[in-house]
Amino acid sequence: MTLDNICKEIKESKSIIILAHKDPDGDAIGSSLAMYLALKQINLNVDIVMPVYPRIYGFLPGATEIKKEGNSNNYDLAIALDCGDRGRLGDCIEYFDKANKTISIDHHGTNKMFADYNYVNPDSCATAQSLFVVLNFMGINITKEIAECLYAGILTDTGGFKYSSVTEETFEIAKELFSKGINIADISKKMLDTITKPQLLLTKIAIGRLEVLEDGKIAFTYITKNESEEVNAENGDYEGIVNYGRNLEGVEVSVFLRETDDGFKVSLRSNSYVDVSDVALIFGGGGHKKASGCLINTPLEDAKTALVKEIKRYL
Ligand SMILES: [Mn+2]
Repeated sequence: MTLDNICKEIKESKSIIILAHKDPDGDAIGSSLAMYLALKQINLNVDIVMPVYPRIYGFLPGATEIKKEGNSNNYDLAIALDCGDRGRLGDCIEYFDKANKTISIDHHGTNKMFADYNYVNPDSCATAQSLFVVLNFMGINITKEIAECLYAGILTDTGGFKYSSVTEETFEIAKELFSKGINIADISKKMLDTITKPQLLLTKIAIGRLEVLEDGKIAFTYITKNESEEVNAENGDYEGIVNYGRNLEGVEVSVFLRETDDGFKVSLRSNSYVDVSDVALIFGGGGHKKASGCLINTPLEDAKTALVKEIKRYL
């Protein structure tokens, strides 16, 4: 069984690198840190590597130990968390490809099963929820610090226990994590409510130009590279912008584009019946039914036309 293999591989590895998807969100970081703290607890030689991550997550236990790069190119084992696709590892793909063994722990329905061992549960609201099961299986003591990281991951991916991905198990796990003495109000405020100044300025621009298309069923907005540079935006500063369109009455799909050096990074959110992971897949991306993303390297108007055309088919 996969969990037995994962447990065995981890415990027998002499050097381990923990990786998550690029532009990591709260689930990617929370899960990676929980895994890092767990493996430290059983005295394994482990590194956690993220070239960049939003500084608002810097309060999480273990965050100060996140490295910008690994100290070798040949780890015994690479563990990818919250990552549905090799390509989503970004610059860290080399560590993954050169590791002797690889593990993926994830919850994306579009996961490509790209590791030697894949523990992927699309019914799980967050990778952190799946990881809770893995860590218990491994006999890890869920400390207050590990609980904080796992809770942060679940909180992010469920929007604060609000999404349809939340199950009875989610609350059962949250109860267990709560029992470790974590500060719920403090974590919620930092993970869900606190925004940076660039984030506020970008939100203002994006809302200012938000348009509704297709009889009010599609909300569309974007941020250009120039605008990002003007406000000194970092990766996490785009978090939540796509939700304004999604929350508008009558909207089924919200589309948010941000211009990067590689093209437009597209965020898609739906409210009830459109599976936006199907739309993202058409453009080489992936994700979940109600939250997905892809990259489109064309001029803005072409990207908009192509996306609206595909989304229309599902409306
Ligand atoms: Mn996730």
